[in-house]
Amino acid sequence: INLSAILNSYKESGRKSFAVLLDPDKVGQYDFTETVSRAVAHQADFFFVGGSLITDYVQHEMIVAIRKQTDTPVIIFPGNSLHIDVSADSLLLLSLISGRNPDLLIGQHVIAAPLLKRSGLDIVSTAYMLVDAGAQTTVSYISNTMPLPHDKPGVAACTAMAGELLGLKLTYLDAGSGARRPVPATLIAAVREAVDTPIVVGGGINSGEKAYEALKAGADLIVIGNGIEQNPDLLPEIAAAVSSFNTKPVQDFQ
Ligand code: 1GP
Repeated sequence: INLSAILNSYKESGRKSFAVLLDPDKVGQYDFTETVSRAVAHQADFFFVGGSLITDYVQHEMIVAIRKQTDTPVIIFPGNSLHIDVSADSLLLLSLISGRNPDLLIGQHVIAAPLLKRSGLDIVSTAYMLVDAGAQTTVSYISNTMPLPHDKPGVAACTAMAGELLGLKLTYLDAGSGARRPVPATLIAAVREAVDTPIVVGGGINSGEKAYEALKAGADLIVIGNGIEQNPDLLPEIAAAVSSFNTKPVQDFQ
């Protein structure tokens, strides 16, 4: 697949989408097969697989298991270059542009580049921006970076513009998994004004209302992880929030 082309065409036609993030480390904590089939039933557009820290090496088995159940694209959302797996469809090549840790801006990318070049994976360069979530999340600790202030939309807008000018194809605003507060609507709206790339928003979206707010503010794709693990009833709420924006039928671009 070509994830960037899919998201750009969705954006042009005003279609919103959602991804279910499956964390390989939490696979023992919920019914994985059931979660995948419920996500498919509620028409999740993508599966994201990954996390900042993976301690149980079941990521590959997870991808294979998703593939057995559905054709829904599987996108790797890597924490580092150990998380590359050629059995997925796409990989978000994240450059953590909200931070000033050279290893996550370019260092890991140099190490991964030869493998990625011959992997056959659809590689999507992504301007990855962490936004302060009110408390430290795993990603802010592991990345050793300071997140963007949640109440400074102008700083977020300039950061996103820089990412776009550097040629990054997606803009991803993340409050971090399990964030106490999601990325504020004002900040999403400022970034929406600033860039033409598709915008991905995730972290702490644990209700249909929060999903709706993020989409209304300008998110094209929202990512839901923790919330679904903790509350199976969240999926229909998210699906309803997304489909409330998708009233006109659009051409499928896969
Ligand atoms: C985190 O954007 C993802 O990187 C999803 O976060 O697990 O809080 O939904 P949640």
